[in-house]
Amino acid sequence: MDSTLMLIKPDAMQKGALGEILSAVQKAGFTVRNLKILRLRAAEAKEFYSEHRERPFFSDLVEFMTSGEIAAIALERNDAVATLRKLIGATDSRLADPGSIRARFGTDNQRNAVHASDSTNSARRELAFFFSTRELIPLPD
Ligand code: 3AN
Repeated sequence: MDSTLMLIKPDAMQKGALGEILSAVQKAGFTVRNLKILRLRAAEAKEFYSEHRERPFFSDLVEFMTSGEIAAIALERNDAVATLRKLIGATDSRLADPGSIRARFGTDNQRNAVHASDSTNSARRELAFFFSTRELIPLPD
């Protein structure tokens, strides 16, 4: 089993898509280990997306990600990172596979409904960004 982080972004939260997105990931075999709803401060969004700080869309991305509540969700499954990336679809929602979460709930390449960690290293860093160790200890059987 390995873990990954999903974020439901402000556009999808505003649409009330939290439940449908959770249902889609659970149907795909993921276990929800933890979930919190919060609003990022600008400094936090900049830190979370620091690898993109030189990209032209960085300030728009920070503005969007701080524009409303998000949900941070810790997910567990075999091959969690690759499986979730496939389930969410391509970055640009207009190009994402039909039926993928971004095709269903996103709009374009910024308002794309969800984030998912892109590697196990990113997953480790991103899970620690939102959750304490105590919040991620394995649940008893
Ligand atoms: P992904 O989220 O699919 O891994 P990244 O890591 O390339 O995509 O981009 C991180 C985030 O930056 C995206 N989820 C999206 O919100 C935003 N983004 C990416 N490319 C663009 C773009 N060309 N214009 C505006 N926002 C973008």
